[in-house]
Amino acid sequence: MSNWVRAHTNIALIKYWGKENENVIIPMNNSLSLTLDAFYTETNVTFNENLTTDELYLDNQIQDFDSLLKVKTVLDLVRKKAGIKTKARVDSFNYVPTAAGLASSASGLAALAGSASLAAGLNLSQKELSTLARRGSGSACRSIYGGFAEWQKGHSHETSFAVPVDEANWDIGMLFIIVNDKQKDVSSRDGMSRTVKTSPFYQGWLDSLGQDLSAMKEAIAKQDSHKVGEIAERNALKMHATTLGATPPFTYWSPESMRAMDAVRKLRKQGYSAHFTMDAGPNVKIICKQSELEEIKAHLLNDFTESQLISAKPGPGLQKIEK
Ligand code: 2P0
Repeated sequence: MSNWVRAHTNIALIKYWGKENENVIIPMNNSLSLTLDAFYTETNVTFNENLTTDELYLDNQIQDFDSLLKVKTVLDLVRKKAGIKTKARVDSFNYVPTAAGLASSASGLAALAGSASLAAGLNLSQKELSTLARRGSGSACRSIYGGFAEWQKGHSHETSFAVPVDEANWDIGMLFIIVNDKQKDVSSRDGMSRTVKTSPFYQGWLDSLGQDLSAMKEAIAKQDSHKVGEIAERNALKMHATTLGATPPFTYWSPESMRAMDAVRKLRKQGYSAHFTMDAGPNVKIICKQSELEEIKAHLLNDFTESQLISAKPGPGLQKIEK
């Protein structure tokens, strides 16, 4: 029997940036994201008495020990809950358009949590799945749900999980501008840790979050995509500002990211509701109306190539699939 599970990636509109507890991944702040249809991971876990170690196959390629670390954390928690010691084989496929360069720990670890718990015969609630996925990678806890989800920080392993906010069944979409698909120099895990420990701007980031979060929830409730974009853009810029104050300082921006941000500002001058967000890498994501995605893409083709531009709509939560 197979246990294939699909999880979609999510992009934060209010960012998770920094941990209160690095061991069990409790964040410093609540975050809020939109799950997208365009990028997802499919994973099947099989516990097998004949295995002497856990094995991870990503797109049919066996992975080394380092790539297995986050996976092992989730598998160990599932084994503990199920009272088993059996090792597992994990088969995982990432469906990310070629050259997108969006390695997705969010969809990957969410799909793993879903499949591993099924394979172990555990019948977990969405809250428990979110909690489990979080231990693999923080942002994965939000990918359990479709549409908008909020990761409520909590204060312990059991109390830190995401909750659904809104199905996003209205006129909102995202357009990805892929400017670089190379491996990043500073991982998000190291980047956020360095920022919390050394950046004098970090407190300013924390102090302004409550306001951004409540304004964001209000904009979502009103289905106001313009406001959602406006708040997401300023929140992302504040997050990225904290990295410049770190020791040693760093940034995820490349000259191409700046060019993409300028293109978004130009779209606004032309009357479109378009705002950007960026994560721990140089790619730029535009928040806009779903109904204007194609028109906006057509404008951007003056500055970027077809393969650099990927449209995404709100996507569903974790699903069991037949394969
Ligand atoms: C986010 N990012 O909210 C933020 C914004 C990157 C920038 O969540 O250490 O891979 O595994 O918990 O989840 C990326 O961080 O980090 C991330 P870990 P994760 O989407």
